[in-house]
Amino acid sequence: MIIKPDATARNLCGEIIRRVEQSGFILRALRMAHLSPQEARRFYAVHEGKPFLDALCRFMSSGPIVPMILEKDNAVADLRTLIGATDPKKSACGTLRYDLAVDLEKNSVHASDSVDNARTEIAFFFNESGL
Ligand code: FUP
Repeated sequence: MIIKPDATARNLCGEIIRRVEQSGFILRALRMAHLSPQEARRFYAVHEGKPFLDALCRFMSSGPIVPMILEKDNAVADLRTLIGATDPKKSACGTLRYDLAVDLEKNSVHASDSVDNARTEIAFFFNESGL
């Protein structure tokens, strides 16, 4: 999972991590990073060609982010349930994005959408020892 710049700017890291831990996830690694637009584009390579990619990369490099490694049975599906739909206007009441996100772009958190993508995304931010 990644806490996005809109959430770090509003001092929501503690609130987000509290909700994640309370939902049974174990925090295995955590850091703060500030991506360049080029690094953000590399992270979002799957969205190459999409009309929102430039704006998304500008936003994701606009301030600090907090990537983390979370562990839980069924982690991918359970985390996506906890955070809610990509667009906070469409997310279920009580989800993290419903409660905290600003809009479709500034939606406060990223969660890997498959175990394979989680592996790739973890390797992007953390080395083998988790640092
Ligand atoms: P999610 O898996 O919920 O993070 O959403 P996607 O992978 O589909 O999209 C990645 C990010 O692109 C979203 F978090 C927000 C942004 N986005 C837009 O800004 N506009 C869109 O129309 C779709 C996604």
